[in-house]
Amino acid sequence: VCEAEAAGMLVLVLSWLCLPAVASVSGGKLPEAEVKTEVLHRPFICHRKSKYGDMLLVHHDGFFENGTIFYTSRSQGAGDKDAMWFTLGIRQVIKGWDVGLQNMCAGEKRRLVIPPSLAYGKEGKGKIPPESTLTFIVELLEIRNGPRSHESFQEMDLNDDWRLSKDEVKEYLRKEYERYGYPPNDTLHESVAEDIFDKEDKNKDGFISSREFTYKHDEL
Ligand SMILES: *[C@@H]1O[C@H](CO)[C@@H](O)[C@H](O)[C@H]1NC(C)=O
Ligand SMILES: *[C@@H]1O[C@H](CO)[C@@H](O)[C@H](O)[C@H]1NC(C)=O
Ligand SMILES: [Ca+2]
Ligand SMILES: [Ca+2]
Repeated sequence: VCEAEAAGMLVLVLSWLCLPAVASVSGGKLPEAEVKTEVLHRPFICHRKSKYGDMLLVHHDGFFENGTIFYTSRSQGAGDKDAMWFTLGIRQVIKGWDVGLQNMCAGEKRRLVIPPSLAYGKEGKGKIPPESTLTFIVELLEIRNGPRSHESFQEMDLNDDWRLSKDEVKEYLRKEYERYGYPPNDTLHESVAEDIFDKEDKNKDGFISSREFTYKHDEL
């Protein structure tokens, strides 16, 4: 299932299933590396700002220190085709993004200059050489409530009793599938809900409490 995430489909459901509830270790304090952030475009209207746990849809271009571009999400010239969804703050992306894309409005464009320790570090990755400082131009297209947000919980908790029953989870899955144009599939929803409860219903009382549901904050 997890590869399908990249397709941008069923984003909420899949990121709920596929992402670790708590991102990687990190533990100790990092050296004083900082992301340099510059706002290139600020939209006139801003209904909400990005925050920890939100799902963000972004376009981005990445540059090496010498100015050479190494990635652009627009290379196909096909509109939003390669824009990417990710969840902010849970280390799904490099740390420099988790830090540098907070408090951002939909429509806003930023330049981030990210030191290696908050990007791909000593090892580098793929065509990113070790110890690379990277510059990204990031345009935020859309913000959605994250799969683990308070808002998502309330949306799923149909009877407002502050816990999710299996039926409520199945109903949510059904709606998400519908939203993305998939036919509902009871067998599938049942087994997905089983999986979710296996993992998330920590005290095995048959409900997912709001505490069991929400992400633990990870130090940024
Ligand atoms: C710029 O830096 C990258 C990564 O170090 C390197 O691969 C590329 O060849 C450099 N380009 C120029 C024009 O120096
Ligand atoms: C429903 O999901 C199950 C389990 O993934 C699958 O085997 C079955 O083919 C699906 N049914 C339909 C109608 O898509
Ligand atoms: Ca409930
Ligand atoms: Ca429980």
